[in-house]
Amino acid sequence: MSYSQQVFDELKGRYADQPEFLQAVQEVLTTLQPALDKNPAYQRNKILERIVEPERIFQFRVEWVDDKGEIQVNRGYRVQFNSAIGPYKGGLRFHPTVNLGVLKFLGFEQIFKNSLTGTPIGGAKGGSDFDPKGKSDNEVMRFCQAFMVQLHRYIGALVDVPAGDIGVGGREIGYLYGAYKRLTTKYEGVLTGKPLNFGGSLARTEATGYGTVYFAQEMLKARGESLEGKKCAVSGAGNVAIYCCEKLYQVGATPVTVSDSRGMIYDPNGIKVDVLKQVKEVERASLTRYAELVPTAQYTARDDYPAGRNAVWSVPVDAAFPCATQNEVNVEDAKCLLANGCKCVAEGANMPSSIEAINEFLKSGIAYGPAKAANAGGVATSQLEMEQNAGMTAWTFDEVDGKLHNIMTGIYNAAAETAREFGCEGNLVLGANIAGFRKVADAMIAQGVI
Ligand code: NDP
Ligand code: 2IT
Repeated sequence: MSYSQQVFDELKGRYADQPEFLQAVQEVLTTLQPALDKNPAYQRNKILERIVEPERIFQFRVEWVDDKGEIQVNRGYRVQFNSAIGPYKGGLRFHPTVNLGVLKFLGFEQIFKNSLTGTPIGGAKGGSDFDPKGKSDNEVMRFCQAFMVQLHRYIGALVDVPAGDIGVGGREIGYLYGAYKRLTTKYEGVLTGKPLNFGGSLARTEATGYGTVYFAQEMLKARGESLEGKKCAVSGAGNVAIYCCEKLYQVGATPVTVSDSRGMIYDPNGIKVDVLKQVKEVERASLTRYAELVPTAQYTARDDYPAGRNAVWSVPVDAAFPCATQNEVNVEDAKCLLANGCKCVAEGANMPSSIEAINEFLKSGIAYGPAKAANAGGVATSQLEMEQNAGMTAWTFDEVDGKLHNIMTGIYNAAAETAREFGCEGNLVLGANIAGFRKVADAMIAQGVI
């Protein structure tokens, strides 16, 4: 039995209750064997056994008082997964589905993604099962303050730097930052994705969505194609999806779908980004509100989707950008996209495709950009925010966007070249996993058994 299979089998027994974590590990380990064969030092140093275990996990109770005066209790977490190449870095997710297994999958992905950016940041993730939906600003503030009462002990500008993810945007980062400052009396770049007037970076809000489109452009350029004139399906309607749509227009493509947890919009004329921003960023409303504002938009409620399917992927398009959440593209969705002529998939969300769906994409030979490569623009720009904070300076939008663009090109090149090195040209899953892994593994060996 191969080394990677042996480690995975053991892990399956130990963490049978963490299916998302096992899925993320399986996707990585099944591609690493050629690199493990090439360098026996990885097995000798038990790198796989070590890299699949977080260095440290904090788990805490978060108690706060809602607007009615009732005491509420949530569960909070920070998974500090790997610090071989830099301080822990990764987002916070506030969503009712959050549990330790979900955060371990996200933290594990983050190790390789952060390594691929070429910048010195380790991997982490955190969050809570708190649901910001339907809460007042004051309730969100009190929750964030209570969360930080616990978290502030474990983070710091050179220790661990959290940021946003699902349910955590500028508002939450602002409240978390205020609470950190009050608890520690330190004014430091301890969080990224901050609002612009206190240390935030221009282009961080746009970075993940823009970066995913830059990555798709690189994949298509290598095939002598482009996004110009292409019809695109985007899922999600949050931070990543909005700026993915915005950049698609800028490169001459047309996004025709978006979705949220309750349903989807299809508009053959294209999604109106200004309306989407108004509905989601300002009103924090459902997409039914978008449908009220845009008469050409067709709304389908999630309850009306075909059983077990995501209706976004049944729209015939040239390119698809999953930007909502994990496992939102199953094997049937993947087959449907391919049958309708989709030639490019770039993942803005983390692990949006099931392993079977990924295998369909790879088998078909289309341009497939896996999450940890295609959505790395967000965390890469967080690292640029850390750089600006450390230098007590602020760069222009174009400066940051230019650096983001270069980083995405660099990630594409690293993944494509590594795939070629191992005789798997075009397999960016294998290329990204091995390229991300080698840097971290080599650093772990150099630092010894610690
Ligand atoms: P947001 O909270 O801004 O938006 C999330 C969107 O996805 C919303 O439209 C939400 O719908 C929808 N959604 C969330 N959970 C589910 C679910 N279980 N089923 C269906 N729809 C769902 O988050 P982001 O845009 O920041 O994150 C989206 C994805 O991108 C996540 O996978 C995240 O991990 C990933 N990502 C984010 C980065 C960032 O910088 N923000 C960086 C890299 C990856 P509703 O509005 O109804 O809640
Ligand atoms: O999944 C991700 O890469 C993020 N949510 C962004 C993390 C960050 O630190 O900016």
